[in-house]
Amino acid sequence: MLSRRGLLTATAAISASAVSGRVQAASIPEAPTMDKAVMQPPLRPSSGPDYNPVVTLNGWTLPWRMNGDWKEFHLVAEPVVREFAEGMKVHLWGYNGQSPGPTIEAVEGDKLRIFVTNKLPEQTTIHWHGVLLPNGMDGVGGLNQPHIPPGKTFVYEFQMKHSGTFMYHPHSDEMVQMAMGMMGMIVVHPRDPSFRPVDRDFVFIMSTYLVDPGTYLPKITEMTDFNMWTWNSRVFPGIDPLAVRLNDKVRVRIGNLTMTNHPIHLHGHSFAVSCTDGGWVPESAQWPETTIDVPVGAIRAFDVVADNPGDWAFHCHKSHHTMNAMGHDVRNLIGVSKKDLARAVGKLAPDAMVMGSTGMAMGEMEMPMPDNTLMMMTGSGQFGPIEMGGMFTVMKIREDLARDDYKDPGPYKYPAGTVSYEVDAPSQPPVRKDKPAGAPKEGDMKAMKGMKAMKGM
Ligand SMILES: [Cu+2]
Repeated sequence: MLSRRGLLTATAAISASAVSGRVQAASIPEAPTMDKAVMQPPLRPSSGPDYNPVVTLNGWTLPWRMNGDWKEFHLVAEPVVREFAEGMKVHLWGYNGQSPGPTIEAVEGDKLRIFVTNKLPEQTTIHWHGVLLPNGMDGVGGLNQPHIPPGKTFVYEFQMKHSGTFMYHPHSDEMVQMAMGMMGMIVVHPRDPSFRPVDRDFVFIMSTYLVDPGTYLPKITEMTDFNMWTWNSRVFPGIDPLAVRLNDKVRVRIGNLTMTNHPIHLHGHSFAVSCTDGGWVPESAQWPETTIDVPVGAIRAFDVVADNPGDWAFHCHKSHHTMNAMGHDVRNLIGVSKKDLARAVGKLAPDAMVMGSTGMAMGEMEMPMPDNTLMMMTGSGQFGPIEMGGMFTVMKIREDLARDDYKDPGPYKYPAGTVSYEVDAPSQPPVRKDKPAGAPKEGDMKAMKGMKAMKGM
């Protein structure tokens, strides 16, 4: 007996030999599926205009087939299991085996036919965010089209009139379906390959979830207090690094379907926004940045010349967004003597750990955790713990990468004498040459005596 997949493949093979250029609604292309959460190699174009394909962090590009002059894709909306990082899997809704869905890649002027099969337990639609298209293809359920019932397949047909960066997501029970992870990116390359070309092109979408430690489902009604801040439904240390060759021109395209803005910061470089979901920013209108705010429901792409070798932190600058779940409710105990507290807590809960009296850095310390969650601060580098989570990864700029090599090149080998180092000056008070302006007078000093004793000076 033919499996569904086998049947689809057979159908695809028959129709490929029978392309007439006419709509063949009965012939639905295969819906490829992805079982991995690591970056898949870029899909180089085998026909049509040449372009430098994007790579999707922890994701993939949806293969298509040509049918006459139509580029045909098949998205399947379905429940998926997504690994956020090693040790945590979340039950989401997505497309073709993963959340977010695969990146849809096309060229300006392409005619797209996108089949959408609904394998969810409820109705859905797809809205093509930012794409300028006929109203009946815009995907707002009830307004532009009937909702797609479970088990049914609808077709969207439109021409990509503009190049740029766009998104797709449901416009049907939107709050639930987006909170469950249904979204993906669309990249449309300029027809003219000499228009703003780059050597490396990365894309990802930001989404947030509240997944209580020890559980597997996001709380879909949450509006503000999320504990998993993700790039492509992954958190540090599970987010792919951006491997880049020294002096490459790099484009990073970022979509935001969370409930808040994210100021995205890259260390060691200055750059500018080149493109939004509204189109290309003229070069004369760009200004230099090291942090780019990505508003809700928007896309920002920035272009950067990677002229500074090393391992450069790349992250959201809201510090709570570079945190994972466990430990979010910890009180501020900085300055509190924890000896007595630890003794008291130890009587009540022998496994508990009183933390935070000097800060929250925990080094390599392990603490007992519920199943299926991630430490608030984790990950390690060549010099020790990195103490990050959430929306954090590393741009790794190296001299010796091949053109299509996006593999993690490992830790940066620092040239001798280029790393910050400890000086041999044990516990000496800092030498201050001049009395600073407004320094305390003799009388004040007496009053401060007690405080000095307290500080042990
Ligand atoms: Cu953020």
